[in-house]
Amino acid sequence: MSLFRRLFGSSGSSAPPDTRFRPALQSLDGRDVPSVTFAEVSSDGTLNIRTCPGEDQIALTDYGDSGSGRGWVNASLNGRQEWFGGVNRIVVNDAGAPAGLKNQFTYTAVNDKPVGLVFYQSGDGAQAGTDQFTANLKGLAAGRKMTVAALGAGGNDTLQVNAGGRYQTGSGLNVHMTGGLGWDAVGVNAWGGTTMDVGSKMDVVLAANSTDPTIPDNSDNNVSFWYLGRMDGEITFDVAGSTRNDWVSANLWFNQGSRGKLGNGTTSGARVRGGDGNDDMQYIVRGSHTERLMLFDRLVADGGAGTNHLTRAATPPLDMPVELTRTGFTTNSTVPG
Ligand SMILES: [Ca+2]
Ligand SMILES: [Ca+2]
Ligand SMILES: [Ca+2]
Repeated sequence: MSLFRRLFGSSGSSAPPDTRFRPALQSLDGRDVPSVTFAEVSSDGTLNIRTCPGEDQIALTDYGDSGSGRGWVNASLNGRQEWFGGVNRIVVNDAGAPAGLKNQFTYTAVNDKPVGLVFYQSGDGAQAGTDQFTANLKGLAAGRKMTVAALGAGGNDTLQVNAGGRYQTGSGLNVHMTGGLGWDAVGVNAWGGTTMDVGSKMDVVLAANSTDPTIPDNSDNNVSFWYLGRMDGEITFDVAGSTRNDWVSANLWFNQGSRGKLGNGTTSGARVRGGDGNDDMQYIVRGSHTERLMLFDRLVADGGAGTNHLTRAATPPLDMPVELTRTGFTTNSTVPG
């Protein structure tokens, strides 16, 4: 079952092929492999973008909606500008690129009323093209839900969500990204400029590829979740490496006065995992929580097999009721709490 279908039910990949897609651009620019981009908004508000094999540069700017649930998106499709109206979801199926070629996809939300879904799927498969996926967020207005999902597939990929802005009451951000085969950097950066209000939720699920020992990968993946700011909502995360050597980090710094919750009581609700291989990992929680207002509900760092190193805060926040559960680490170090 595809990730898309698991995440979003039957509304996406089960739809029949839309033969109305029209070619938006054919730009050769002397490249060896031409690429054609198809883009159209379907009746359900999904902006579908598909490419042919080869390099693509796609930049989308989401101007949000004014309460209608559907808004305007400006697209730069390999240099050609086009506007799309009535958009509430964005689905990009990139056909991938051979080794040595690069796809660049950038999504930028102008305000806190973005589409409900940004989904990017590379078709690199066994090919080794490089994918660069970047999503720049500006927070979420009250009650808004948003999912950002990206699959890098083969090749050395950089998948990054910059989760800035204010996440208001009742909002929910889900990020689900997997690098796939190859050397991958997969990260959520909410470091500074991010605020979570009471009643907001953020769920971050990141993986280099898979921690299933039967699935091979390349070494030196970097998977990271960083948060710095006031946090009165709820954060859950599961950040995982691969079967080879990885860097895996959660670095969370909650401003003084924060009264949010980290984890959900399960072993995977606030976890870093190395998987097989020799992994260099961080699980750092910092902040001045002398008021004991936050709730830390089961924090887990699991190095897996191999020779693994864990860096953590020398002094956990005072309101952390239990020490971080650590398994699989042969060496440890600390940074100032
Ligand atoms: Ca990859
Ligand atoms: Ca690993
Ligand atoms: Ca390991």
